[in-house]
Amino acid sequence: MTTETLFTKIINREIPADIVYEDEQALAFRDIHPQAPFHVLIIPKKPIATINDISADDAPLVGHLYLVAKQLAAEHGFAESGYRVVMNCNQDGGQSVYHIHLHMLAGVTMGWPPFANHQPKQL
Ligand code: DGP
Repeated sequence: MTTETLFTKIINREIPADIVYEDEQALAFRDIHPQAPFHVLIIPKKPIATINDISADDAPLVGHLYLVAKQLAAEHGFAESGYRVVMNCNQDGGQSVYHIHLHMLAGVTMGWPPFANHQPKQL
């Protein structure tokens, strides 16, 4: 399943974003609702809706997103202090934009687990 979302519009410069990194495969820009002092979204230029839609052929592309996170951590001084990289999937995972993206958060000491409203489901 492929989809076009507002992230395609950011890639195509149809809506503005604070872009911090770009290459042929990926784009990274600051989250419009930052949850940490440093909060960027790292996205593939190829629109893939959710983790469930990632194919085996996409594995290098998804791996590349992590290499971009590593590079940004080094450039922005978070490599040693630490940071969090997370990808949400579908409703229970907290996904709201259906174009896969890594959230990269840094600049604060984070807790674990990450959920604020823990309402266990009957499995
Ligand atoms: P998620 O809930 O995991 O799908 O994360 C989507 C994120 O996208 C959310 O943290 C807010 C961010 N976001 C939504 N719309 C925009 C936008 O127009 N610009 C930017 N920079 N970020 C956006």
